[in-house]
Amino acid sequence: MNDRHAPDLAAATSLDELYPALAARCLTAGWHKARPSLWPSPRGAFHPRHWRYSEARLAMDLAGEWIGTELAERRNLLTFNPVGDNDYATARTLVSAYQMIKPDEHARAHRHTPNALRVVLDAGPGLYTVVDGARLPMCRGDVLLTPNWTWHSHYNEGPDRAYWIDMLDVPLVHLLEPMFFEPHPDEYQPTTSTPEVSPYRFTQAEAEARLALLPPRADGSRTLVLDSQTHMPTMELSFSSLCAGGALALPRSTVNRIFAVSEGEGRAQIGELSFEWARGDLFVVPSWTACRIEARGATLLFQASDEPVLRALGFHREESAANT
Ligand code: 1HN
Repeated sequence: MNDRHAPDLAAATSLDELYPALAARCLTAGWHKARPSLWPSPRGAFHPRHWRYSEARLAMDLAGEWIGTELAERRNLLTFNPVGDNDYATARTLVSAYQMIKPDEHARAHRHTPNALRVVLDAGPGLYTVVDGARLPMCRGDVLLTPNWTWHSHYNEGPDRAYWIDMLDVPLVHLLEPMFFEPHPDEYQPTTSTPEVSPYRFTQAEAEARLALLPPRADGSRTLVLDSQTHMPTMELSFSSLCAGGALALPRSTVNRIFAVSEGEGRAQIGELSFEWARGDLFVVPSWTACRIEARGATLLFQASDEPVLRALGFHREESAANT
């Protein structure tokens, strides 16, 4: 072999001399790598975590004195998972945030490839979002979709501060890298329609009526999967209802989940973490972590998960009761 271009390689007389010559070429010996690349089951890098609405709301009210939507674009608080140097993602593929908008404020229009949704926590009259020109009311309990590349902007023309939760698949887009973002050229997109019903709006009243017709699971909970996946294929969105004293128990699975409490209060055990939760709170159930959510009063939980991604790629696995 011609070793003119690789005298250091050619000169190696042992593996220990070979390794630095390999490293200089961005080669690493598979039998000598610094970290394992395969392991027997998911390691659960992300932690179970709980965020309180009461604290986020207080912080946003304070911030509202000092930062407006003109400057901030969105006045939101991201719920980051304290793992490594992460200061953004809530779970491996998902991020959630609290957002507040004051009376007479507008959050200007933009679009991006990540899919987004909002769960409205507290809103007076006059709160609405515009999605690709369609004006959609934002009422307490509503879930509103702003799918991949749809223009979206938020308006508060009422007298009350409005609060909601955002959930997006931005961390999945970070992993796969198809990120595109564009501010609206005119800042505020025109409203072109005011539809009575929209495939992008799910009301709490309709979800509750449909839930009541479903049979309960063994743990007494009922779950309604929203018809959202034709618009947002990366996430499964659902509502679960629990009666007072009821529970929702989920086995370990490869799915990442974020829960938002639409109504109710209780306690939960997610892996090693146990806590009390209340209306408006957020919590994350990371991949391969079992959870048990117990309700003290009548409860409605909203959930966003990456289950469709794992299923589509053949990576969906769930631990059966026999293995737990
Ligand atoms: C976003 O575009 C909104 O449009 C809210 O209201 C939260 C969090 C991360 C990235 C984009 C919004 C967001 C976001």
